[in-house]
Amino acid sequence: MELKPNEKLNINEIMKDLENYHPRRTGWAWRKHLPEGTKKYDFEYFQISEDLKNSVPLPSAHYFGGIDPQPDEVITSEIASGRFEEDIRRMRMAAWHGADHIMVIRTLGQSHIDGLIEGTPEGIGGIPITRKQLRASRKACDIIEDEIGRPLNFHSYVSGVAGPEIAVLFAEEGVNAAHQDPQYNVLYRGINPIRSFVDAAVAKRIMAGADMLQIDGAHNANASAKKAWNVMPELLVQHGINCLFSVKSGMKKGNIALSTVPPTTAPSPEFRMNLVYALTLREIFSGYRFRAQMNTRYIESDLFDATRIHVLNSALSRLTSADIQSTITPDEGRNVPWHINSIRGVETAKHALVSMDGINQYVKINEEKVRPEIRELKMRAILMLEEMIEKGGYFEAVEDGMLVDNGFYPERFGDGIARPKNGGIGAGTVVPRDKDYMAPVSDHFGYNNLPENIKRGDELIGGDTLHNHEKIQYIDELDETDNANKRLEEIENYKKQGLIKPEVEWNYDGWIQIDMTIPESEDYAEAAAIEICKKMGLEDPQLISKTVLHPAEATYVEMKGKVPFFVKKDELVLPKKPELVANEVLFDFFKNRPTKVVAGTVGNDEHNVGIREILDIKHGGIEKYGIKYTYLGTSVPPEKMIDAAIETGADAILASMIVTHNEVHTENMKKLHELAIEKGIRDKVMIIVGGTQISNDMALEHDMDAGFGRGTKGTHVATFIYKKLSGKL
Ligand code: Z97
Repeated sequence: MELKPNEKLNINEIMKDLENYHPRRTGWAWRKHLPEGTKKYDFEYFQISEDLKNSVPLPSAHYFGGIDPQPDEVITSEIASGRFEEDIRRMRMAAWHGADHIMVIRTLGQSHIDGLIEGTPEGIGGIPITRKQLRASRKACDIIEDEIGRPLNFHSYVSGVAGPEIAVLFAEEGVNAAHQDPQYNVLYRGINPIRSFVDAAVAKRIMAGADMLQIDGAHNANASAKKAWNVMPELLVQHGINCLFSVKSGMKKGNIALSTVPPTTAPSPEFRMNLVYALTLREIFSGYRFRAQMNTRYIESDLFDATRIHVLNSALSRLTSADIQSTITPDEGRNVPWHINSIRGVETAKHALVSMDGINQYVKINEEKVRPEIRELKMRAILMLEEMIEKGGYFEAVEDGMLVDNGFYPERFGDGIARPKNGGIGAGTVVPRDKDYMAPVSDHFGYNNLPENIKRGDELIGGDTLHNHEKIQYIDELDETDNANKRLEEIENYKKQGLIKPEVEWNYDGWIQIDMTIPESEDYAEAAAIEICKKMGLEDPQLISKTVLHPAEATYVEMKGKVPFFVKKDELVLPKKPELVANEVLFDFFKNRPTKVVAGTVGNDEHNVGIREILDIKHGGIEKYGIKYTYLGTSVPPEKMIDAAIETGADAILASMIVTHNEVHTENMKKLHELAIEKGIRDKVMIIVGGTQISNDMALEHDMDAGFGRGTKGTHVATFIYKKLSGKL
């Protein structure tokens, strides 16, 4: 199956024959870095990777030959529509913008589900993980990879008491990366600590077998603590525990990514605190990978706030290092995954990373200043580890509430998360393996009493599901009503009728966002905004975010609401596109064909701002393209315009005029045309008129060559002159 850039992805086609589909590759893929000094357009780059075959470049790319340099770091996009068939479309959009790590997040907390589920049920703010949904998503990734020309890493989570089963499922279905950290189960999901670590060892061993990349869970301490800047020593400890535990479970260092999140944000003096923390982390954990993510603890539902935090996080990545740059949007605060914001997140990361390309070769960290602070952080972390060991180990430390305490260790606030070693979900379920225990499986952790000549347990059964895909049991839908086919039927029906509706979360959901500034205090502004949306006919209007411009003067409000109607595609009148010529063509043409114009306001007209904007280089007037102009001023009589055109050998006359009731403008056009004939230059000089109320039709009616009205820019006039001079009209 091949995708065509101008065609929608056919999800029904992807879901066909899924029972026989197997992922074509497993394991994580990094970007292919280009050598330092690689040139693109006019520029040299230090930290970029191979181009995409198809992409959407940054908004300003058309000024730079349309280049779309891809940073060396992998860029993550989090997608969480709650319907996997919609996630797939979003993956394609994110991939075109530069994401190659697609996290399908699941805010419904799958770690509460104690086993595997099947089919394609709908989730809330994320999807429950099932084989069918994983397989279809990976198949879509395989196809999108071909379209963009770069591997896509598909990511999910290995947690909960079904962690090892999920890891097997992921390995079978070609999932390329996952969050896995036993501390997550212990601290945030109330699962028995011993069970969590045993499960994690098994899961990690399986993930290692499939060459998956792992992201740890330290950021959750950061996101849970009230004073996240105080948990810095603990974050180092948490990373340490998971890193070493992963290595001991069979993972290679290069596949273990620390989930590094800056502990604080403004209005604290964010950057220097985060910088010292980032430097400390990179020193301690050299050889491991770094997944940088902006701080989500303090994100409000304000898009600009999120963007600022994101840019600063990317700056930190460039000044230190990072292998993966995550992108987060304020969507959680907006209650609906606003897909456009995921795309903006990817654009923000791409822009920030490319803009700071090679910056660390120009800027050096002041070692004298940072060293004592790095040392202090390390000492606090080591002290914490020592106390944990003294207590008897990790389990005892957790029992004592040492973790996620809001004190700056060794200070303790006494508000840590305490979990009993022998309590929690799944307590007492870990039993020692019998002496004759034997599991005929491949990626196996721990004691396995295999016969002597057998290296891999699954040899005994002709391969297990990790190596022999034919053995995988594929179950299609389990629920007759809650499944992707049913949901797609409705969408297909709308599509067939050529109906259009806006979307945010999924096709045809009708959500739109609308913003307004209300000259009232916060509470009145919110109430007024809801009322306004209702009067506009929007259903279910809700506030997304507000910014107080002044407590009494005004409040800026962002709202969301549902559009209750469709528009019909075949009834739409498409806007006429102005036929513009590329800047390069214009530059080239006027360079080789020197062109002059005379210009001014004609008759008794003192308005000259418009014509001067059309002429001057400053805002992109015709001068920019190399056209020379003689400006004659205001209230220029037609005779003077014609004489000046003869004197200067102009190719065109640009006459600006206002439209008057007593038809002075038509008189002036007539005069210009007739005088030019009289003096024998009409066939050599084009006469172009302009003004806010002038239209092209009006100008042509009065024997002018062209007329330009409101909204005209230099490029429109230059394009016309170019076309006329090059015989293209
Ligand atoms: C990130 N923006 O990219 P459940 N295990 C670990 C986790 O951190 C998580 C889960 C499992 C964030 C989004 C939030 N973290 C991820 C170590 C979730 C998943 O199975 O849904 O309960 O948790 O890091």
